[in-house]
Amino acid sequence: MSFLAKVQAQNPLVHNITNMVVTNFTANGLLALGASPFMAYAHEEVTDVAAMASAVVLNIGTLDPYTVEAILQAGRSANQAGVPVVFDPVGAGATPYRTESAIQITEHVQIDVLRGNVAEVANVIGEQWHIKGVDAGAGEGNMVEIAKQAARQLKCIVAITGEKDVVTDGNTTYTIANSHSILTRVTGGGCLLSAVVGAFIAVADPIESQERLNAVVEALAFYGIAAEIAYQQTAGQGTGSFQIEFINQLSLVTPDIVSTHSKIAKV
Ligand code: ATP
Ligand code: TZP
Ligand code: MG
Ligand code: MG
Repeated sequence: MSFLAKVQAQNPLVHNITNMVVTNFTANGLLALGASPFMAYAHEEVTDVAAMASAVVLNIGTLDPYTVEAILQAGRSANQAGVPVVFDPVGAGATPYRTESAIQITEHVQIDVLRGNVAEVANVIGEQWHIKGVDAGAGEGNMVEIAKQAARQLKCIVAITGEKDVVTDGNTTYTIANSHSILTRVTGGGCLLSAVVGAFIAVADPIESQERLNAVVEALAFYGIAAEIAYQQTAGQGTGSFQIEFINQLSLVTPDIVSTHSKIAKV
């Protein structure tokens, strides 16, 4: 059974501590594909919610000290309960506060999947890479090598996205060529992807070797295919229509469509 089919069958609870820009988009995207979103931030409850969830997705898009502390508490609780953790270090490298907070989170929480653009991932592991606000800037350097280095350093799966997507655990590496550049013109395209990765990893067997890596790869292919079909359905209508159709496609793309449309390569 594919991971998408398992998400649809199991309806995993995904605890999100995310940013105020993308909250509604993220909840609707997770609901569309068959997961159950739960946004909870209060220090009084984050440890309980993280421990009861099937995955925890942490995102520093509109961080402040209260949210960073909530992230640290939720992440540690998830670690203790054996719940997988996805981290999206939005804007790491853009300001010292973002970079320091992202590094602090990786030092106190064992991350299972780090998902970001190449500049964010590079900055989390102490490499210099120019970033413009929350969007990846131009940079020299090898995306695959940065991904592998980050995976080895943080002992986790790393998904670097952009024009090309790379997923690695430091040893085995895949590229995923599904997607459409119109996603760069919809805010939350990356944040929702991180939450979708949370839904897929929630249904992967943590013991079975390579299961989690395969789940992340399938999540990126599924997401990119939904974008490709949504673009075809709304070509010429603008980015607002695309955004709506993209949510539609997250609910309509089937495991069969994923297996026939995936453009996954091992590198
Ligand atoms: P950024 O802030 O740099 O845009 P992000 O957090 O939004 O980063 P992205 O790298 O944009 O994350 O990835 C989100 C989705 O958009 C992924 O599915 C990715 O494949 C897709 N994507 C991003 N850039 C492009 C592009 N130039 N062409 C095609 N797809 C893209
Ligand atoms: N500003 C702070 S967080 C945020 C913006 C615009 C959303 C970023 O979303 P994404 O998915 O990284 O494009
Ligand atoms: Mg983007
Ligand atoms: Mg982002």
